[in-house]
Amino acid sequence: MTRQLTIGAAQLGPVNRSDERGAVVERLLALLHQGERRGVELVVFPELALTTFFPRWYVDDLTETDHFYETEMPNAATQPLFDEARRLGIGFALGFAERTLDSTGATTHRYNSQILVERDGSVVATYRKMHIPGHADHEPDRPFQHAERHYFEPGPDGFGVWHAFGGLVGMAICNDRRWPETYRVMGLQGVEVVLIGYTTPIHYVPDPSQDALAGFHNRLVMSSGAYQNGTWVVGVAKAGPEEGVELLGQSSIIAPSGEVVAQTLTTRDELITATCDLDWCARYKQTLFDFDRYRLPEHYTRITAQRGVIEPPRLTEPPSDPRGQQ
Ligand code: ING
Repeated sequence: MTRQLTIGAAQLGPVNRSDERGAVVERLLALLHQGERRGVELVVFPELALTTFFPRWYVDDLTETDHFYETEMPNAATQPLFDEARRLGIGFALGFAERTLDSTGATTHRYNSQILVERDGSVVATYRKMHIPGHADHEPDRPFQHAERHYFEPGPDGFGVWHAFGGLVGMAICNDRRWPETYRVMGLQGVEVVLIGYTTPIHYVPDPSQDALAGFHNRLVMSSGAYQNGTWVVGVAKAGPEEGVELLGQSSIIAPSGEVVAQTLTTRDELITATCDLDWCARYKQTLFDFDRYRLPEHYTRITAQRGVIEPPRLTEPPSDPRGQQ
């Protein structure tokens, strides 16, 4: 009997600034119930699912944005989701903004987080986003901000993998999915399904030429991560026109082959499902990507030794260009 896990990717359409958490939780419950009718065992919700994507505005004083963060999870607003999921025997992953005090109680930390809850309602883990994109300072010339580096600090825990749902489950959030290291660190822990919530504005202010490629790049990075590490990948969007910014949909469930087995067709609340055979991972982990047999970590030291590019030295002066250009 193979290990099959029926997963739902529960895409959300826009969440506006004025939307109360209770109304959002009602939408999450509707998607959960759709999943239950389709036999899902695990539902994945987007990044920062409970609020609008507030880093699109710059508010200098962080205490004025405290209302976007959760100080505990579950809490009064989300308890109905936790209770109903447990009643139905369905696990879930939920992205939210986390504001927490360190052990001394002296320092506030703000993370872009994602909690994973098992089918019995027990909390497996909370992952805190590592790759924080965008900018930290106000950039007034932008059509909208992407000031995640103002609102969140990188998580302290790295990329974990946990025994859950009958397999090995990992988590990542949004920009993490663009970095191959994200998947490989989990791949080296044997990950069999990676759960990723994302919020991706289609317009990329630093280089608008990438706008037309937003969907291609989304599929490219998740399919590559899946294939090169022999893992399922579930990417779930907050989608659609949210407070004047068009967010990419294209939530997907991707097989260890890199093939997209399910994808949303809308940019609204939409559930897609797939029955994922976790034993398919071995087809890649035990052949092409048998890490222990084929990897050459002694030749990969740059990957952990360097942050940025170090070009090789020029051994000779470049030949002068007969056309007089350099
Ligand atoms: N969002 C984006 C992401 O990596 C971004 C940042 C936006 C990258 C647009 C490229 C283009 O999908 C988050 N929240 O990380």
